[in-house]
Amino acid sequence: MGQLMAKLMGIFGKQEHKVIIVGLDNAGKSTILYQFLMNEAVHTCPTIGSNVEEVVLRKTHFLMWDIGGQEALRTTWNTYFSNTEFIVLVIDSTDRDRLLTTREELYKMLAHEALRDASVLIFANKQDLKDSMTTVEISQFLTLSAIKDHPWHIQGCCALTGEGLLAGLQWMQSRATAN
Ligand code: G3D
Ligand code: MG
Repeated sequence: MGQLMAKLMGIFGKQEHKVIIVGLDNAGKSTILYQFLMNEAVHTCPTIGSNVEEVVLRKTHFLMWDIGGQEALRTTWNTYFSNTEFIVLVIDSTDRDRLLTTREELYKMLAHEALRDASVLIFANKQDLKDSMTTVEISQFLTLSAIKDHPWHIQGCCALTGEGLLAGLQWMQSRATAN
């Protein structure tokens, strides 16, 4: 366990659920994390680091890591994988051209040993834009129904207004307490 993680565990106690927020650049990862921090229903601690924030919903603590999505950074994703309980995959629902790349990144992560027990929340973001793909279209393209070895959930959202974000977080909360 890294030194920072050990320190954070000490501060917050043992019930800390590790979340990694992944997705291609421009998908809306940072905007989503920012919305969680602004939401009144969600209690947060002041910024811990440049890319990690604590989000608390109904006494369930999530430690959320916002991981950069540019191509050069994607090879570093696996350094964040250990002890991850939730993968939050953020998709720009208007970005048809890169959905195949997202699909490849998703299946690479699901095959990774360190993520064997991780649950996957997919945010189909930017639903406010009129050319956005629906959650059904995205589910079909990503063949989500074929994923049997990881719990998964897809949630449409708009990170700008926050619509759909709490529903996604609630799904994670119910999974975290079910385990
Ligand atoms: P990233 O962290 O995944 O790279 P950001 O993505 O959170 O930085 O968001 C990338 C751009 O998408 C930002 O625009 C942001 O405002 C916009 N965006 C994020 N979520 C939504 C959404 O739900 N709807 C719309 N219409 N735009 C969204 P800018 O212009 O600031 O670069
Ligand atoms: Mg970002």
